[in-house]
Amino acid sequence: MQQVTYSLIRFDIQGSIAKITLNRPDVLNSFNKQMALELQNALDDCKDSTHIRAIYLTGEGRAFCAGQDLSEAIDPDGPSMKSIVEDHYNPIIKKIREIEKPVICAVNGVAAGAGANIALACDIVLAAASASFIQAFSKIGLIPDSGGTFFLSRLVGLQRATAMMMLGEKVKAEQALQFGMIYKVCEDVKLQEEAMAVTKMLADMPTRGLGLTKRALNASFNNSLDEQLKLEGELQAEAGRTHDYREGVNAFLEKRQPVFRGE
Ligand code: T3D
Repeated sequence: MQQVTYSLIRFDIQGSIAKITLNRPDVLNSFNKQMALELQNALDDCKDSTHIRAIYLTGEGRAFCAGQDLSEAIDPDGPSMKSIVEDHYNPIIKKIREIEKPVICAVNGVAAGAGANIALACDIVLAAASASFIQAFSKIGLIPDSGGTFFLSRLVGLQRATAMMMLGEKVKAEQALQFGMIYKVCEDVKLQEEAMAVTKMLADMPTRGLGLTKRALNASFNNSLDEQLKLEGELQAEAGRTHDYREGVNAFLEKRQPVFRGE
């Protein structure tokens, strides 16, 4: 395992998986500027690397992430609110969505404010049974950011999203699963093992095809059916030109396990 040095996140390369761990457990992994910029940098590294084929995001300690570090937010010498949103969180959300590799989030504890919405922007979210999601913004007079007003309403519908955002109540993992916010709930002690197993499976799959799937899903938010069907045709042709497509078909016909290279 190779380790790149960061201070407020851990960035571990495990085979073709990049494991990113938010690492300010004393403040429930809430984001200050440095941690936000480190996460952005790590996501860029994942995007640029031809070796990394899946990204795993989790938190250290008892929380996933409590959103913005509120002591930084009210520090008169700290970054402005505009900068916090535009320079810290928006690039994180855009990088998670634009990176054409699966991003798996293992929500190990409470995910509040921007922390909840960063989790929901990931491709596949698994949560510990004791984890919870809180749209905490309304409790301090703010509005949901980090893509919350975009993703949460699409995941759970306008009514539930509005209630979560206005009431700011804690939504437990099991409830989040029933609402369609997340993919799976795991026993607390099994979360990391199960989420990493999903990540390993994805890292061995045809990465280009998964990336193009993500591109199509991203585009579907803005496209008409006609536009989306056209895009699917273009992306399918691109997927059909990959090594992994040929390998998948050959392996099927030869009745053997495929060996995908992510190319
Ligand atoms: O400029 C802008 O702010 C714009 C950007 C907005 C993005 C946002 O994310 S706004 C939303 C910010 N987040 C919150 O409002 C959540 C605040 N935290 C909480 O409500 C609670 O901590 C939790 C519900 C998440 C967990 O509660 P609990 O009882 O399990 O833990 P706790 O005792 O409240 O927290 C433990 C420690 O973490 C505590 O420090 P201490 O007393 O041990 O020294 C607490 O102060 C610290 N902590 C928790 N969340 C934050 C935090 N410190 C700074 N900022 C936090 N967000």
